[in-house]
Amino acid sequence: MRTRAAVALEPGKPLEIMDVNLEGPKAGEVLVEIKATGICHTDEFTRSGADPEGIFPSILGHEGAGVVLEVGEGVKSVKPGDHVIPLYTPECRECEYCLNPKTNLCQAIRATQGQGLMPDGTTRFSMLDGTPIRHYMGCSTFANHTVLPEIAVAKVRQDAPFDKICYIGCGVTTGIGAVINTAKVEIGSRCVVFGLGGIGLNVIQGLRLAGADQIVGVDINPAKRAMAEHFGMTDFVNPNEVEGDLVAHLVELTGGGADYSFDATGNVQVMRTALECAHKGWGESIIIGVAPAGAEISTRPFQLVTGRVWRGTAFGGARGRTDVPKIVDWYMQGKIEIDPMITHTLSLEEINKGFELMHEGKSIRAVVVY
Ligand code: NAD
Ligand code: AHE
Ligand code: ZN
Repeated sequence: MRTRAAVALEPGKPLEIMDVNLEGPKAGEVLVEIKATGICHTDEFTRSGADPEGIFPSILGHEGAGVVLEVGEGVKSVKPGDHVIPLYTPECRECEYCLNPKTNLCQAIRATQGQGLMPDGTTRFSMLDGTPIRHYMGCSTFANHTVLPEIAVAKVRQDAPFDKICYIGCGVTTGIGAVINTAKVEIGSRCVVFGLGGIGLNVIQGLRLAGADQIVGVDINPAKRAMAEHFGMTDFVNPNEVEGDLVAHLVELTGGGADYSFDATGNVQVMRTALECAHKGWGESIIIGVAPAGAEISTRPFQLVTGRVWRGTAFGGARGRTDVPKIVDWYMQGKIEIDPMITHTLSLEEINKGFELMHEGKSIRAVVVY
C-alpha cells in the first residue's frame, strides 16, 4: 500500500513529507493506522544526528496510538479494529529479560530494532523509487500507517482519545514510571526534578501520585514554571538565578539533599548535579535523559562511596503490554492528567513546526493528528 509519512532523509535536515510504500504485515506482525503521534525530544535527538544508532533515511516517531487494520499469520493477541499503542520497549513475556522481574528491557527484537529493521531483518517501508527506508525504535509513528511486531503493541480501551493517549506511548509512562517502577518513591519523600519538559512534568505528576512532600523543579526556562506548579511542583529553581553553587543550594532547599532526583534533560553536567544533590547515605538519582554520542557522565567516586545511588530508566521501567492499558485507564478515570501538556496539535504537513516549537521552548508536547 501507499501511505503518507515524514521521512528523515539526512541528519540535521527537516523531515520531508511524502508518499511512501508500505508492505503488509508478515507472520507475527500487525498493520496499524496511526491516528496521532507526539513528538518527543528523543525524535529530535535522532533527527539531529546525535544518536549513535541513528540511520537515514528512516521514519522517526515512537509516541503513537492507532487502530489495527490487518494482522499477519499467527497473530493472536490483537485483531483488526483493536485500538493500540506502539511499544518501543516490547514485551514478549518469554525472553530471559521478560522473565526477570528486575527489568522491563525485553530483548527479543532489540538487535534488529536498533538497525531499523523488522525481526526478520527487512524493512517494510520504501520510497516510491524503491529506496529502502528504515523503521525507528520499532515504531515509526511519523507515518499514517506502520507495521509493528505483535509483541510491540499494547491493546487499549476503545473510548480513549488517540490525540491524548498517544503520549502514553512514551512521555507519560516514562515520567510516571520512573517514579513508581524505578525509584519506587515513598510517601513523604523530598525530590528534585531537572528539566520541566514533556518527561519532567510527568515525573512531577508521578511524584504527586506517590505522595512526595517536596517536589523541586529545576529548569533554565522560567516559562516552564506555571505548568510544573499545576502538576505539583512545590519549589522552582532557575540555575541561572542561583548565586553560588547549585548543588549546595539544592541540598539546603531540601534540608540535606534529595531522597530522589531525576534528570529529564539529557545534559551530562545536569546529570552530575542531580547525583550530587541527592542525600548523603541514601539519596538516589535516576537518569532519564538521553545524551549525545560521545557524552559521558562523571563524578567523584566519593559521591557513591558515601551512599548516593546512580540509576537509569528506559520507558519508566514499564512492561508495555501489561502496564500501558492500565495507564490509559488511569487517564480515563482522572487519576492522571494529560490534556494541559498537549500544547499544540499539528497536521503531518506541519510536523517540522513541532520541532521548532520544542527548540524555542514553547511547547510541552506537540501532537500530530492524521
Ligand atoms: P523537552 O525538550 O520537552 O524538555 C527538556 C527540558 O529540559 C526543557 O524544559 C529545557 O528547558 C530543560 N533544560 C535543558 N537544559 C537544561 C539545564 N541545563 N538545566 C535545567 N533544565 C534544562 O524534552 P523531553 O521530551 O521532556 O525529553 C527529556 C529527555 O528525556 C530527553 O533527553 C529525551 O531524549 C529523554 N527521554 C528518555 C526516555 C527514557 O526512556 N529514558 C524517554 C523519553 C525521553
Ligand atoms: N539510541 C540511543 C539510545 C536512546 C535511548 O536510550 N532510548 C531509550 C528510550 S528514549 C524514548 O524517548 C531506551 O529505551 N533505551 C533502551 C534501549 O534499548 O534503547 C543511543 O544512545 O544509542
Ligand atoms: Zn520518547
